[in-house]
Amino acid sequence: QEAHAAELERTFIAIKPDGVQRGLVAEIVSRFERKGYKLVAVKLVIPSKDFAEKHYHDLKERPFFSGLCDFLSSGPVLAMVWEGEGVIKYGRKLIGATDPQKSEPGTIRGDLAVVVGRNIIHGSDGPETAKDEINLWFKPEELVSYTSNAEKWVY
Ligand code: FUP
Repeated sequence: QEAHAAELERTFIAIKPDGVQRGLVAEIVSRFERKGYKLVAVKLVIPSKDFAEKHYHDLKERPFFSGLCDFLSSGPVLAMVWEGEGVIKYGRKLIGATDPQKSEPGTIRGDLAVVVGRNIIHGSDGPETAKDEINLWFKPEELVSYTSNAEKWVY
């Protein structure tokens, strides 16, 4: 198989305070790992409201914006960067629809959440937002460069 020296696609994934408080970290991380994606950065942080507003700036006109930002800053968030072919789009597929009532069983939100305001996980919705969100949450030196043993079997 061809070597994957070229930089693979990356996305920003965050387990929101409800997911952390409910003890779903291992369950969620495991789904990305088992798929074959590679973890390149992770940290647990309680974002300030100001930071949450930056993260969700695209939604500032929406009526739920303030409540959403209060929620994101209400407790620890597990911020991550995952890497792999198609990870932005397929990561969203693993996560499921925004409203857990509409998420398919088998998806993270479909299996583990009930209401839209407590949908346990965030994932970047495209290449531009992925880049912006990774830059907002992580310093470049926090992204770890390493060879995973699994890679030569995944690709
Ligand atoms: P998603 O990309 O699936 O997280 O969805 P959006 O970016 O549209 O929304 C971001 C977050 O806003 C959702 F995860 C939950 C919250 N939200 C609401 O609380 N009410 C809504 O009607 C829509 C979204």
